[in-house]
Amino acid sequence: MPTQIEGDLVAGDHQFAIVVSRFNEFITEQMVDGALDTLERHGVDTEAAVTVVHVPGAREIPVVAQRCARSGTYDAVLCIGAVIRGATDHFDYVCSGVSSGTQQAAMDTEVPVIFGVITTDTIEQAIERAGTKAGNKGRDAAAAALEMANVMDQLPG
Ligand code: INI
Repeated sequence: MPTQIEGDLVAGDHQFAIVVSRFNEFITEQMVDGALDTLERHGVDTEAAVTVVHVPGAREIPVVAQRCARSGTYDAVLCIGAVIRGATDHFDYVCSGVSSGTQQAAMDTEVPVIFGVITTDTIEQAIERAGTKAGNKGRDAAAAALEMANVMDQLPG
């Protein structure tokens, strides 16, 4: 049996940053609420162990996520945003910037940067993913952050 490494969904003494965009805040607020509730349910003292940073739009998430990750203060950074397609191709630029930027932040810092940014064609699809019939992607991001913080603790290097 090879050595297995996997992360439990437990708080430990980890610190988390949540970077959330105000654009489409009707949606993103619900996602942050879901993320905080999930962290609490897994034992995180959100007052002591979570910092929420607000940014204007999803395009601004990566630079702040990278600063948080690089600080050495946080064990995982959750990025929460909602990009909803409009009449122009602006959507594509925002999606590609936030996706590659958050990935780059993780690779540059070796801190998990969790992609809790929904990208949808319609407002209805976004609502479905922010606490209605398709769950809450903020909760999923919180679970991924807990798991990854615990995986990273066990890795060499
Ligand atoms: N920002 C979002 O977070 N979601 C969107 O749907 C969106 N759209 O569609 O335009 C959006 N645009 C703003 C962008 O993220 C920046 O804040 C802006 O371009 C300033 O840099």
